Amino acid sequence: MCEKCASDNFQTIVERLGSAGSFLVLTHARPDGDGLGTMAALTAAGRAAGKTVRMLLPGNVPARYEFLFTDEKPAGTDEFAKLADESDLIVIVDTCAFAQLDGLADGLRARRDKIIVIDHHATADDIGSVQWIDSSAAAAGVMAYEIIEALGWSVDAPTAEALFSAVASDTGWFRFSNTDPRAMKSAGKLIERGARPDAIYNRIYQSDRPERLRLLQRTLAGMELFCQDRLAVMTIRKLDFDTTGARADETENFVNESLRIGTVEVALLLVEQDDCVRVSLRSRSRIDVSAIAARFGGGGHARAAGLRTNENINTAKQQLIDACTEKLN
Ligand SMILES: [Mn+2]
Repeated sequence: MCEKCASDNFQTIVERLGSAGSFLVLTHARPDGDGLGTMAALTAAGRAAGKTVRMLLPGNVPARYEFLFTDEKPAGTDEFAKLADESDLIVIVDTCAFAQLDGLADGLRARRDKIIVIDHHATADDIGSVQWIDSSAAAAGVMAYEIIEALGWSVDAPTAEALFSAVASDTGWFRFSNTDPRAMKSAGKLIERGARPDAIYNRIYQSDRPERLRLLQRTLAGMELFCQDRLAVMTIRKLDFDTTGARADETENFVNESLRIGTVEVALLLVEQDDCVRVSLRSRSRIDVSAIAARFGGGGHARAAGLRTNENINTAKQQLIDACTEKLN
């Protein structure tokens, strides 16, 4: 997106949110801290500004992010048509891909005029009448905070906490290559407004169930290295969930563990689900994993991407090892 178009879209979104009496916020399926934190923050800030705001999520809130929704849980997709029609605007955050909005594509297509998108992923569908897509932003939370500031909406401590959770989780707690002055400035201002990094870290990353650690243990034990130890592959099968009692939403960040090994350039995690295999891809610095993911119908960022496939897990694994080997050689 050109700089001028981006700033025009930013301005249009600010104006449309400012004049809306009500809006519905939604984020992607299998939501992460950025999507959820941004959704919770826009909801709280919009309500404080006198708007009627509802939230909707394809799927459930993972346990580690439940603290963001103590007052109210997001509605499910069965309520989409009703809530969408009651709202002046539909605000989609942290995705611009129909493939990530399970079960909502048709309903969204029919309501394109009232949809605005706030996202930082490079791969974008034509979902909304206005789309502010800034792939240089570390998190959708950074963008949402800039919108909230431009609107002059107040940010109380829980809102600051939600936005901080978004920025901190999408930057791997300010360790990933997307960590930049813009993200750090947002974080600094959010701490001034009452976000407590230590308390948030404890709630997100030090509140695991023993089952999650048992699953991590099994996953690490099964890790394989290829391409002179530059490619790390981990797989989680249904049997691993059954044996440990861990849930599918407890595998977040497992993919990053193999990057502790100094030689690993690309890390893969394949997770067998009931209806498909989900794959997470990470790259240390050189390989564009979003290009690899795109070959299998997925997408994301150069350093972090994902895809879903209906192939058997063994077939998918071999296909991905081949695709990564090609890039690494
Ligand atoms: Mn994000």
